Amino acid sequence: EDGYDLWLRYRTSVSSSGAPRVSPRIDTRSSSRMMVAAADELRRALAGLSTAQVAMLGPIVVATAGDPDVRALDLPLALLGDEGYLVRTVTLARARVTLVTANTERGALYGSFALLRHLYTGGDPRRIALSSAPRVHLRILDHWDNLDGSVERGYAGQSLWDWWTLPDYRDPRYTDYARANASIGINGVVLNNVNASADTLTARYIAKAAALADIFRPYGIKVYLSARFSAPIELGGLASADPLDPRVAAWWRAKADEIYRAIPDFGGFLVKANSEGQPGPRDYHRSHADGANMLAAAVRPHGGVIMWRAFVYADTDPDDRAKQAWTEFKPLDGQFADNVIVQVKNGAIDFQPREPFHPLFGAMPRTALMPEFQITKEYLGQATHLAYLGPLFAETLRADTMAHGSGSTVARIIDGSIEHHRLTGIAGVANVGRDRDWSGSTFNQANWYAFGRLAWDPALDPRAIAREWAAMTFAPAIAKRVATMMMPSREAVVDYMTPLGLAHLMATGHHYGPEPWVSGLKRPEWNPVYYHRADRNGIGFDRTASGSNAVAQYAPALARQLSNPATTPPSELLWFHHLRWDHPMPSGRTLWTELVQRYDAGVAQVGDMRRQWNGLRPQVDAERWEKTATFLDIQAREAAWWRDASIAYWSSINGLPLPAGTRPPAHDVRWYEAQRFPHAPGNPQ
Ligand code: BDP
Repeated sequence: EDGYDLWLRYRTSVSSSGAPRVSPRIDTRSSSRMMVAAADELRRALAGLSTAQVAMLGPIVVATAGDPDVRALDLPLALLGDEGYLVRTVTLARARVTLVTANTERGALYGSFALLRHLYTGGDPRRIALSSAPRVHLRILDHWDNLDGSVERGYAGQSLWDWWTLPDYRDPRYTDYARANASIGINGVVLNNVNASADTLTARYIAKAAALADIFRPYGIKVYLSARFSAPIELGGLASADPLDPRVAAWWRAKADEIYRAIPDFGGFLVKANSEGQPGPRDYHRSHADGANMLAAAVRPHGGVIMWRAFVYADTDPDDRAKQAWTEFKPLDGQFADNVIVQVKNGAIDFQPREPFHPLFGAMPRTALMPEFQITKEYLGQATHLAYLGPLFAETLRADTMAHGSGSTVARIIDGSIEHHRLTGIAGVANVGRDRDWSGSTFNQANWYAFGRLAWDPALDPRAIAREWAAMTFAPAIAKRVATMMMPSREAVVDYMTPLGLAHLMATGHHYGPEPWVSGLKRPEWNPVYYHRADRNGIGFDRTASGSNAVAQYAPALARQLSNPATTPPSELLWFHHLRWDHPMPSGRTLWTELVQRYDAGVAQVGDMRRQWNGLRPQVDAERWEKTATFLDIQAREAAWWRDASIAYWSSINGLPLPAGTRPPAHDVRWYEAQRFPHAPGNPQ
């Protein structure tokens, strides 16, 4: 097994064949493309069950609320909305059947996948009672795919989209991709990189996007495009892209009309503006709201939305990069059109192994906000390191903003339950590419899976998600053990890369290995030394009132907590405070000793995962076991490299002896500094 089948492999153990045994009775009561897709999936999946299990299930009826049989059962469908589902063992015409129902076909499709999840995680086929509705409307994968086939920060091969042969050739893989997304409730896909080429919006590429939209439609997935703000200049020959210039607005309206003619259910645009060199409204002294609203007006007649990113990264807040987004966006609260949703990274800087939640959550009550997570592990060991991101996603979603009293978690802000926004969403930067296993490793598939499940319901438990994924990806019998191995993996990465709230210490460009010593890059905030501020006396970024005062961007009650090292969680300590090396930690150790201990804990955890994986060898197929084992070996070596390089560097700065009993780094800091990795994956070209 090469991992192509993802969590949709539909076998109950490693050895079961998945070959058809019995033909279950499936009655979808509609021959729409969506219901045909649901029936195909059920048929494919049930072939992996035993004859006895299929018999226990009875016939499967997939029908929407309007069906007379469903109406007669008087089921509680009202609260399911237009995407929720209900799956139940019921009696129809005196026969026991498994009924999959919903208000819409989309709900019924999700219900079909929920039924399969139930069966392939070891659920009882005889008594089924499942019901769920998504808490968030837009559940989106952002592809950072370029038209030349490369993927920015992609570590799983070339782009899935073969732009050159589209729209003619419809690779069957596009359908498998859509199945995988639908199975976890993802209902939108941004096809191209936020660092967008204007060519995406030409007629030729619109036709290609339309072909993908057509393939995805039966799976409930809408297509979106990243729009380059200066496209009216590049494609339209206009002299400016000023959002308040009527010719510019007219160009975008015409462009939107053209897109909607080709893709009637087009989702809308995603925009990165005035960030990292991208054009935007500020080039014309207009605000982000001016830019977003102009585009919103263009897609509004067609029901489209604008996802406008708050990842701005310019020179507005030279004293602290972490403050920039809040500084620029907070004053715009209430100014965005109601079909604009502002897309905010989970943390204030950039997808680090750990960041405190972004201060914009809770700070813009009159603006719809959607969090953006990075599923591709740009800063967490890329394809090779095993880091299950469920706990990272959940940590942000569960974080209490305290913006509307305690309990105003990020999840409750973004799902609309506190601020009552109609438009809600979550985005994840995709980790899929053309590798056979889609994500560069089997365990990276779990991050795609967990993202989808948490987007559907941000309250889900990441451990339960890991078990679900492991049951379907490997076998129910080992799901618990696999999940146990996965759960501490992200914290291990935090520990061996950036413990105690440190951030952004990775190599310039490719972001793979450690380079905490880098200090010579042009802009101060490109340099790791800007983030850790270590010197002879101490380490950490003072974001309290005596420093950048970034804490003041949080709700007052939280800001007070974060202003005091004693009430700041140790995991975020050096994000908010600059402390002496001998600062006493709650553990009784000094900061220096604790820091070294964290690096060691991270390395030890990887060794532990490696041992656990050894124990699972008999229950996992050889191909996936071997690749994972080799990747864990790479991770073990590189965790030690991160630890050694970091400790060597810190001790060269603080001049302190290593805490008693510590293994000294393999080399001195100069050796680590001299290493070069010019062809590391993800090195910008
Ligand atoms: C950073 C990536 C860069 C992206 C940028 C973004 O290094 O490649 O373009 O984020 O989110 O994490 O726009």
